[in-house]
Amino acid sequence: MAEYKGRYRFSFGPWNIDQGGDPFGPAVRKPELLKKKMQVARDLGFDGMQWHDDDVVEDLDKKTAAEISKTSKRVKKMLDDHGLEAEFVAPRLWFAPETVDGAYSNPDPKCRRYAIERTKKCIDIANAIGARNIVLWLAREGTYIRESKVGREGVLMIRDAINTFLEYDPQVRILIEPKPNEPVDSALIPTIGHAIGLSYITVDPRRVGGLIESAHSILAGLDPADDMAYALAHKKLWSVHLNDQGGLKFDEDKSFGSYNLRRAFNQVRVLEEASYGRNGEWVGLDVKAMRTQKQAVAWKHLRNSKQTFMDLLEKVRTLDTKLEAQFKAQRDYEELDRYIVAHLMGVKA
Ligand code: XUL
Ligand code: MN
Repeated sequence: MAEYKGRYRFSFGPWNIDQGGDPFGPAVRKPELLKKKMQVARDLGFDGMQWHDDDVVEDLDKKTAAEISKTSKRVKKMLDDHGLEAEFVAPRLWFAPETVDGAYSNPDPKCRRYAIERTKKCIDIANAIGARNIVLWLAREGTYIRESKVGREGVLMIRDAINTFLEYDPQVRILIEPKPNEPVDSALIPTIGHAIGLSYITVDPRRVGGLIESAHSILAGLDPADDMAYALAHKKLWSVHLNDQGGLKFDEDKSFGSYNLRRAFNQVRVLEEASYGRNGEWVGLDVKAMRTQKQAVAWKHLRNSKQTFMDLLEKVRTLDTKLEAQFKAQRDYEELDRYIVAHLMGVKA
């Protein structure tokens, strides 16, 4: 299969330089200005940034259309000044009181309307900052107890909402970012298989695809590289959130490759072998600094994740695929296993 020999383009979101608060303790770092975050992106060789709608326009629910447009233009100018592009905008549909019991699948029609209007604002912001992609992390579309919702109805409500957006903007592309749980116990669209299935029942499946986050696949008990391969087979891997995760815990957003290097290697490999990036896809890094990290160095997780990706890319490109093919032909997977481990460690097999 042809490999994409172009340059990978990396992005992250303002939330990836955070204050280190968690459910058990307060912030331990001061907030950084957007300008500073853009400077970090530039200094570390990133080409773009990802956004939540209210990262661009704070207090979005209280803003008029004119205010939204003015602030978005200001952020677009900042991006231009830093030589950065906007990859996507995602509506924050899990914070407002209207979204306590879900957004598009909320049982209350007033709340569903809020979620739809909020997403239309998000699309307007995306257009204003030059992004065509809208990412839907369907945070609260699910249940805490099974009996509280009718799953079939919920899925169709999400489909209807997506149809509304596809019709609202004929250029927009919707990227579903599945996650099996957290904050809900059980999500309606828990995996990329569900997301892609849902895309096919919308009015324009060609404009609905997926964003796979490594940690989310792992939380679903799946291998991120296999999830990516599945989406690639459908031509629906339109972005990734690379990171790492230590098993079935809370969503850790660890640095890429920090927990399981071989799993990270296989993600880079599957992307490289499918020429990921050729159609403008980005490598997003949805990673968090450890809470222990001090203010002045709370960007190293981004540097490290990007560097680990590049180092693993080198491992992918220097893999002896002829030798690998021999092991496969002989069905000697033990030998292949050792060869991969040795290759990753840089020692003789
Ligand atoms: C949540 C998550 C989000 C999305 C964007 O787990 O990953 O940051 O990536 O809304
Ligand atoms: Mn993510």
